[in-house]
Amino acid sequence: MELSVLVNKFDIPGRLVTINPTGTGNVNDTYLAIFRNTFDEQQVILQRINRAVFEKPELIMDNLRLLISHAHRKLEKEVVDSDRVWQMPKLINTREGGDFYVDERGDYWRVITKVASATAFDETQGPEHAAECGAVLAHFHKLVFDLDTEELHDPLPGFHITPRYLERYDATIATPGGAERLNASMEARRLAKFIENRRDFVHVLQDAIKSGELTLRVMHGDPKVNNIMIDDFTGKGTAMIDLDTVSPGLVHYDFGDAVRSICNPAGEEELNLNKVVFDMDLCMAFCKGYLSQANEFMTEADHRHLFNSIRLITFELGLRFFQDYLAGNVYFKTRHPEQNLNRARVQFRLCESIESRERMIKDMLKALA
Ligand code: GN1
Ligand code: MG
Repeated sequence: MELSVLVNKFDIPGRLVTINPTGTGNVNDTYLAIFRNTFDEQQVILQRINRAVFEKPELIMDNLRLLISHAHRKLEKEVVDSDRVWQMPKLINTREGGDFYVDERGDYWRVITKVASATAFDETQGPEHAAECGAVLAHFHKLVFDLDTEELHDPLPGFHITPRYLERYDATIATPGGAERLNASMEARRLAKFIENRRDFVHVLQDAIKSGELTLRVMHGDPKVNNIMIDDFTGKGTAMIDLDTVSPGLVHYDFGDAVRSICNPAGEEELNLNKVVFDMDLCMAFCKGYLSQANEFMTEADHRHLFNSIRLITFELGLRFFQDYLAGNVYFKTRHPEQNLNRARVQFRLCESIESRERMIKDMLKALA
C-alpha cells in the first residue's frame, strides 16, 4: 500500500503534503509526514513496527498509552516550576478509533505527533550536549519512577539480560552458517576471542539482581544519543523518544547504554577503529547532568554498579551485533552484509577503551556520588 494512502487511515487534520523516511533507527521503519490546512500544519511520525523484533505489537501500544497518559498528567503539573517545556508525543488514532492500522501484509503501523522544533543527533556535539542528555535521562527516570511496573508489559523479555545473548551466540556459532561466517575472516575470529575473555563478566548485573542489591524499576530501554531530542532554540533537552522498550528493568541498563552511546563521538558506524575512543570529558559532562538529579533516588548499591553497567551494556551491544552478523543479519536492519560485523568491532573497541579507563571512570563516579 502507498504510504500516502496508509497515513490517511489515521485521523490527522489537514491534507498530506509530503511523506519521507526519517531517522536512522535500526529496528522500525520511520517516516515523517506533513499535513497542512489554510492556517496550520501538523507534522507526524508514521512507523511500521518490526514484527521480527516485537512479536506482539499490541503490548508496546498498551505500554505507550499507559506511559503517555501518566507522563502528560505529571508534566502538566510540573510545568509552572520547570525551567522548560518537556515534550512527550501523543498517539494519533485511526479513523476507526484504533491505536494502529494493520495492512494487507499483516504489518502494524502507528502514528504519533512529532516533537516540535527539536533535533536528535546521531553523534554527541560536545560536553554541553552530553550534559543535557544526562539531564533528560534523569528527568525521564523521575517521570516514570511512580509508574507501576506490574501494569507494564515486558515487550522484549530478557532484553538486557546479557547471559541470554551469550547463549544465543553460542547456539549461533554451533550452526553450519554461523561457524562458516566465524571462520571466514580474521576479524570475526578476533571478536570471538574478545568474547571468550569476558565470559565470566556477563553475569554481573544479573547477579546483583539475584542477590537483592539492585531492584527492577521502569527503564527507557534504549536511551542512546539519537533518542534524546534537543530543543532547536534553547539547546536544552526536551524529550525522550523511541518509547517501545519502556518496561521493567534496571536504571543501570539505561545509564550504561546512554554512556556508551554519548561518550563515543565517532558513532556506531565508524570504520576506522582508531577513532573509537571513550571520551572522558563527555562522560564527565553526562554523569554530572544525570547524577545531579538521579542521586535523589540512587542507593549506595546503585552507585557501586554504575561502572559495570557502562562496560556491560557496551559489551552486550557488540555481542548482539556480532551474533546477528553470524546469524545472517536477521534482527538489525543493514545496508550491506558486513555492517553488523563492523558495528560489533566498534562496540568491542569502545569496551576496551572503557576497560582501560576503569580507574579514572570509577574515581569520577565516586566524586559525583
Ligand atoms: C536498536 O531502533 P533503534 O536503532 O533505536 C536496538 C537497541 C540498540 C540500538 C543500537 C529494540 O535501537 O537496543 O541499542 O539499535 N533496539 C532494539 O543502535 O533492539
Ligand atoms: Mg529503539
